[in-house]
Amino acid sequence: CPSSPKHPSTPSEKCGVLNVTKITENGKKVRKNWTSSWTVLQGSSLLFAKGQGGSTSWFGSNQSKPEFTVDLRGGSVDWASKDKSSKKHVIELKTRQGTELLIQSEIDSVINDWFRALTETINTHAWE
Ligand code: I3S
Repeated sequence: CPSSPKHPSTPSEKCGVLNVTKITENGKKVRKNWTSSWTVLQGSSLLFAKGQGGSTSWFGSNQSKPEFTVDLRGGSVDWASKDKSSKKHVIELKTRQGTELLIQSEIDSVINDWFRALTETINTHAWE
């Protein structure tokens, strides 16, 4: 993965394209809006950039900013139950701040890797 402009010397742990939607924001239910996002895991932060379509260039350019960042510390990750989405391979990510996201990929191995990485990150940073 390319490194971020903020931490040019720190390579990100994981990056790739995922389908993402918020379902809750600050504890309030919001309407689903699935989008393909360039997703980067770095330290205890998960960054999403909408509409990058898999481009690896956004971190290298000054103009493009991540759409949103999620603090994984104190959050939880699990496979989403069937009632959360009709899609397959869906991860449900809850933050301590009361944001819930669904993260999905059609590719089995891709979503399994993300599940592992997110679980590891949450466990590693649990007591910060
Ligand atoms: O949980 P829902 O409401 O069945 O989610 C679906 C909707 O958000 C739908 O959009 P609109 O009903 O707002 O037009 C999306 O197109 C679907 O993808 C959502 O369901 P899935 O099961 O794909 O998460």
